[in-house]
Amino acid sequence: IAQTPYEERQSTHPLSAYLYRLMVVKESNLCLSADVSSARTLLRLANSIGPSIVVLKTHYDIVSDWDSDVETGTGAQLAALAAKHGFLIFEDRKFSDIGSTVQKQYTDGPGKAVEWAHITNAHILPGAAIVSALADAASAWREKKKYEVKTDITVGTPRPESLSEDDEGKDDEDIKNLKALQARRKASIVSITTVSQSYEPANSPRAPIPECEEDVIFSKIEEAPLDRGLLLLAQMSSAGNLLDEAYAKACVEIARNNKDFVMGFIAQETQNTAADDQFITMTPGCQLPSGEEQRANSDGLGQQYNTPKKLIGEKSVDIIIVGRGIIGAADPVTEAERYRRKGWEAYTARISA
Ligand code: UP6
Repeated sequence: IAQTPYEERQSTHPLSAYLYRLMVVKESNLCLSADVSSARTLLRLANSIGPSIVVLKTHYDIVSDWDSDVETGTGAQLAALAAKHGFLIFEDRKFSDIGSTVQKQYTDGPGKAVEWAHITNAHILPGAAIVSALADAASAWREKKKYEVKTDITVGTPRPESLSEDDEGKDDEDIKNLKALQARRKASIVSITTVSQSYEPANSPRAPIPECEEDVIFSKIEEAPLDRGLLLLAQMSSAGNLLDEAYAKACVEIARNNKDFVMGFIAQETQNTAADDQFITMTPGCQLPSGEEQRANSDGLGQQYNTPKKLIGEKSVDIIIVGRGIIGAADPVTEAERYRRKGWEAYTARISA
């Protein structure tokens, strides 16, 4: 499977299938870890680096002015940017409590990540019920959401002009689906305009969006499915962590039993060991040497770094997660492009090896 191009992967999870399409269209296996403490900085990073990434990873609980409003808050604004640029949002919540508690943490409180994050993650330390509890919460949310989308379209949305009068009365499934798609697209474009107006400071020039026409992405990529996905933490990047081999194996077993919700793992190497494993691996602890000087491979606080080439080429991971390597650079937009290129080169070398 490490040699299989993304477009040929047989994924059982709708979000993984969508993610592979994004990766191919954007030639990117880069996830930005946007660990910043202000909502405005977070949104600006998402908007300026959006063209280079396929996943934006958040820690909503380090954003000191996180706005929890489901319709207009920080999560909703991120979701609009995700639709604009074509990336998935991954809230790195690392759930680790009993089922009943994680359900509430996922759907309620200030975060309400289920509303805006396509993906979240969990430790399996409390046992397999953490996965089924989060899965139940996600599917309850999806059912509610499906109903909302339907009512919005039948009740309030104006008829899209591009449908001809001849279609009037022909209420067959295709036309209904097309109407729904056009209406949803229109709605998301409207919300994007509102978002950029609301967080761009009045006098500063808009950050340039390199090589990206939002229409180009729109024309190649449909909207993300309403499904939610989970990653299990099988391995960590930090020195001395207690996630040993047996723990990672247990994690994979739980994932195999929950394939409709678990997309894959946070791990330092691919966890696909059985012939029909199709899990995605996303890997934090990634930095490139900067310029001539090799950057330290640790941050002094236990973090350990590897290069994109090693992680993608040798460890067969799918997505590299980069935080300070990008946001700590003098020009994060250019640096993100450098990581995107390096990551994609390592992937193309791997599949042609
Ligand atoms: N993260 C790790 N290692 C793990 C799991 N998660 O670093 O095993 C997360 C951190 C941080 C990001 O919580 O958000 O990935 C890494 O950021 P960095 O690139 O700035 O080190």
